[in-house]
Amino acid sequence: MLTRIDHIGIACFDLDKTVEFYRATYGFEVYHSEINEEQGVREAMLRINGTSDGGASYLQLLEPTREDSAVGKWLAKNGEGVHHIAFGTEDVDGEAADIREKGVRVLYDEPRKGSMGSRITFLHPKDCHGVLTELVTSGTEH
Ligand code: CMX
Ligand code: CO
Repeated sequence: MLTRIDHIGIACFDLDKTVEFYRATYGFEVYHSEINEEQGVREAMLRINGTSDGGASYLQLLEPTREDSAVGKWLAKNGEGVHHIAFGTEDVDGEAADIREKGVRVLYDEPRKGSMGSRITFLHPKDCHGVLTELVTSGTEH
């Protein structure tokens, strides 16, 4: 079961300036930041609220670390904006297998490493009415 919105991924050119915008405008603080070399992003997670299943909801601000990364390519084409949505689940492996059986392309054979020790996979946006969709099982660091 997909039980919550884990995060909204937002692509930006300058992570520090974008973090400052969210702090100054809404009062959101950085809960966690990291570089994920595999995904080619420098990212900041802004925690919006906690939920009873032990997960929480975040904004994930993403700055590319290289031009040929998913976010780098997307920014060059579209400019800044909402890049993906992520649904939280206790069982990313099972959800990915079920959704693959429905004919939606799941991009990874096995979930990969996401923010804060989470395990993530993605569904192809062309199979999801134009929305790049991520599935996440939280790690222990949330
Ligand atoms: N949302 C909606 N559509 C998107 C998209 C997005 N974020 N990214 C690409 N597309 C569309 C493109 O517009 C393009 O459509 P057209 O053919 O109509 O022009 C099509 O998908 C192919 O796009 P592309 O620019 O040629 O890019 P690729 O096929 O090389 O890559 C994708 C697309 C989805 C496979 C790639 O972005 C990917 O693997 N994404 C998953 C990983 C990721 O996004 N990591 C960063 C976030 C990390 C995190 O959340 O932790
Ligand atoms: Co994400």
